[in-house]
Amino acid sequence: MRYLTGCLVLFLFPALLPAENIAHWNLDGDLSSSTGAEELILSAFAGIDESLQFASADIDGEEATYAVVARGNALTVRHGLGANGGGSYLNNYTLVMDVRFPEVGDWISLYQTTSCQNGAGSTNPLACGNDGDWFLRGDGAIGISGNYGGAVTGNQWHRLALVVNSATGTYTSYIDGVEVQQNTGAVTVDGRFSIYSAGAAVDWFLLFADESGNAGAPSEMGPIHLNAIQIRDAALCAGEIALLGSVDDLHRDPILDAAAWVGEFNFGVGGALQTLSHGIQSDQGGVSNDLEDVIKDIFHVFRIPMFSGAGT
Ligand SMILES: [Ca+2]
Ligand SMILES: [Ca+2]
Ligand SMILES: [Ca+2]
Repeated sequence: MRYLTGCLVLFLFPALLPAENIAHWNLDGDLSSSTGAEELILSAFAGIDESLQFASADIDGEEATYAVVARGNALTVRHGLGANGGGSYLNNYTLVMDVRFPEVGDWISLYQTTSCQNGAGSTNPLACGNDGDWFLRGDGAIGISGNYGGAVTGNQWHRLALVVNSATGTYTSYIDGVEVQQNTGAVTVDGRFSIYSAGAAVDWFLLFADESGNAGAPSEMGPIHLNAIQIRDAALCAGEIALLGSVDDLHRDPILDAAAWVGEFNFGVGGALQTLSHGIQSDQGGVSNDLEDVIKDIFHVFRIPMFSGAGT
């Protein structure tokens, strides 16, 4: 109950959110990060050529650029996040991806916590020694370890989220803001679902990597359309994920990120609402998001000049 109460308090008072670090990539024509993390690195299964292209799609009236990750390809994510949860690795985190699957009907690995290095020390070709750690199943459900839920629709954009919480031992999946499965007693500190953290020789996890198949014939990898990917070093609660919503809910800002930090409620003298600015990113041409976007964005701190003064 205390945990739930904590979440509710954070809804009502977003400025009270504890500091957390976010790494974010928009896949808007390259593999760079909008938050200063390392570029994503493309690699491929043994016997498969590297293949990644960029394309555009209309999502609820907004044009979005995304990466087309071909079958058998994966992305190494050097996230830059440090160890937490009392262990040597990243033990508490939330992974969010805006993604579309052109083909649903077989297993597709969503992420892999194993390093997948080969003998030469690189991840190309991939040498994953074990199974992926979050999956899309052939019927559209997502999860792991025999517990799958929800329904991803083929050729439709979805916002998938995975919350790994070593404090509660839970591994929870969400589709478009709705919890679809949870494994309890599944997460241990520095266990299977922990992620290698910044500062170590191996400081990454992989998107869409898996060990299944034979050279030239991977069986659980892609294809995938990836519009944006984000990981943060905090285990968000269900209510916070619900506020993230689906791709369409926040179409102007695929996954709100720290780099977009601009927010101001200015009530001015006498309490009159004078300005409301939020989420102004360079690629939005300085256009403010609408009020709904602002209300749903719990991850930015808004300053109220009449109370806090300028420049927070
Ligand atoms: Ca596998
Ligand atoms: Ca694994
Ligand atoms: Ca994008």
